[in-house]
Amino acid sequence: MKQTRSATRARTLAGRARLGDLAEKVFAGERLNLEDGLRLYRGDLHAVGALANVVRERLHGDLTYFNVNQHVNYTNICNKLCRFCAFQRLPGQAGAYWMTPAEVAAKIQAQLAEPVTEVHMVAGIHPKLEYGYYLDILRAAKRARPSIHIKAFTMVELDQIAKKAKKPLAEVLPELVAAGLGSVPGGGAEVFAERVHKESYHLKISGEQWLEIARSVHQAGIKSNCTMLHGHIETLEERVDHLDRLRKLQDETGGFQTYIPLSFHPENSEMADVPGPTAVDELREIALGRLMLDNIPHIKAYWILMDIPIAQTALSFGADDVDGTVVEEKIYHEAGATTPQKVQRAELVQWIRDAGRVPVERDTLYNVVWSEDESLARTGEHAPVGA
Ligand code: V47
Repeated sequence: MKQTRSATRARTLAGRARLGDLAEKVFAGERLNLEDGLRLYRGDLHAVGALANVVRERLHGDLTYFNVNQHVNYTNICNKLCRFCAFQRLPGQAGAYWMTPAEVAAKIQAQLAEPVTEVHMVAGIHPKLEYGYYLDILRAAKRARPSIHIKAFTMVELDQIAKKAKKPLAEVLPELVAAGLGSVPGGGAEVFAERVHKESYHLKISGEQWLEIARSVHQAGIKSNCTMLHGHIETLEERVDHLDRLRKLQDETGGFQTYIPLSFHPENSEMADVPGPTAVDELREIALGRLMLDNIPHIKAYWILMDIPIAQTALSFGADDVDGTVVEEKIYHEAGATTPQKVQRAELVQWIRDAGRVPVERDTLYNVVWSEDESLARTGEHAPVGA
């Protein structure tokens, strides 16, 4: 009934916004092309959001996923000099740090009283860290909490790790998995267009290289996420092209679990003069992701960067995931984020309920840990835990 109401509303709004033909494509489950994507970027936000909500409810009903996780940014030392980044420090610069494997383990041990299922480990590209270091931090994290799933190393870090190993990535990946790697996060993709790469992050791997590394990751049987950094100097055409390239790779490998639009936070970066996206832009980006990426199961409204009320609203604009408890976040807080560093599990549950959706605690690979929906709760591999 709710889904029928959502569909009727979407059809009406799309008709008024002259997006009726796109609405029919969405209802028929037909793939949207690049031109359609541009019309959605330019079209009425409510109509676009309502269409994305139809797809979200078709795939997931009211279910909304979250996890109990912690972030560990093992170094902020980086030699890529990306203009959008406020987190990076050069070696020797004030505030530069890197964590020993024992320090990484201590971060994980500090959360042993919490029901954490995932550690998300990403960092800068520190030119001096050797291959063995990356294996050691994985092993240290696993020793500290053997049940933990390690989601670590963006495609950019994997490129560096393979260079340090002096081996092809296809040989390195199984060694990382043997040391504890479970899956790969979606960062570092930025915007694939060469023009943007050249102007803002030319020392980093190119868009094509990012996609090639993601292909190798998926071929090694490892799931990953994917992202787009929006709201800096990219055009709408470049955004649609980025989504299309992700969709093509997903057709080939099926390895992406979740797409996360990352809204640019300008503070303390070299691009501090760029205003950055508004809440309206963020909601549209969620909706575009849901409508264009018809082959990626989940769309994440990452509450750390969107803020809680916008993430809650995004749950009716195409998103079905809000990320997790986080514990300690540095990348966005260095760049002006005013959200808390962490939330309690019970708060996440309540935000989702308050948004009119049904909370589902997942692990990194979307196995159900706990849900209010009894049929789902029974399939979980862990005992249900109270909210
Ligand atoms: O790679 C850096 C971006 C990424 C800024 O896979 C910035 O579940 C905006 O990828 N403004 C790291 N964005 C974060 C990331 C991520 C986060 C949460 C969940 C997952 C996941 C992945 O953040 C970087 C870069 O693309 N970034 N600086 C900035 N000032």
